[in-house]
Amino acid sequence: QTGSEGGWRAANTASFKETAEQLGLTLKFYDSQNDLAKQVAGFQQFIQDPEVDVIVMSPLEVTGWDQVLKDAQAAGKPVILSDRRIDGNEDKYVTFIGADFVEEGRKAGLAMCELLKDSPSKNVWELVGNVGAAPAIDRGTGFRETAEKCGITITNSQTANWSIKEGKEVTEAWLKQSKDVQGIFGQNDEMAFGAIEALKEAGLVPAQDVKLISVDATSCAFQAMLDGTLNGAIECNPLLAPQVYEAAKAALNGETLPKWIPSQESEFYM
Ligand code: GYE
Repeated sequence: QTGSEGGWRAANTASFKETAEQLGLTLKFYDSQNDLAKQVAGFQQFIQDPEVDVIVMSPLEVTGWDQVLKDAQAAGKPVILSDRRIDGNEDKYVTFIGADFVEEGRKAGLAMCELLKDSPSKNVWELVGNVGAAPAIDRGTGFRETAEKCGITITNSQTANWSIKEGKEVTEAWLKQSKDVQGIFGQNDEMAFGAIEALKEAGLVPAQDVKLISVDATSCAFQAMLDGTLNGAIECNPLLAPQVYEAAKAALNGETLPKWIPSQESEFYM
């Protein structure tokens, strides 16, 4: 697993632990503490472990996997990517089970266009996740595809590493330079929550003076929408374990699977 960076990750980890118990599977869990080198080391540990039959990974970043995937293949251990995709290497993993992050970005852009449709200015700031991570890369791509079509200008974009703390720090720094912002796109809920705190402390009313859209739709996002501080949340489904374990069983039975099994999700508004 990547680490324990927020609500989405907690739900994702719980899904794997609870479903393993329900299915009577032995789950060996390695927390990479959001450190790519640690995640590679954990992967290698599972390749060496004679008790491990299948390796499931939520890759912190899209690159850095060539060697360990070769080693896993040589060891005859099927690999399943969960949650996040990687670049290339399609012949070295069974399947990727996760969301279409580009589509999530497109949905966020369309939502922001709708929120700003009567606004003469359409300056939007983007809080980006870990810059090497598939959700950060792809949500940024998708957001630009739709937001820029309705006249939105992204006047600030910077990593806040998925966290409330950094989301607040980055937004505070931007607000010191200018308050000419009509929308903020948080690539996950936690960074949007940080922006909400910064807006309040700067005397701006979140979801009114500045519209906010985030991705994940964790329970805290629903609370923020109920509080009237978040305009909308694009769902990213963390409950992937049932699909992943099914794919693991199929892989061990020698079945061929599609290289991508998209997870199912929707969107929710205040
Ligand atoms: O959006 C974010 C977490 O990989 C989809 O990772 C996941 C992302 C999610 O840190 O909250």
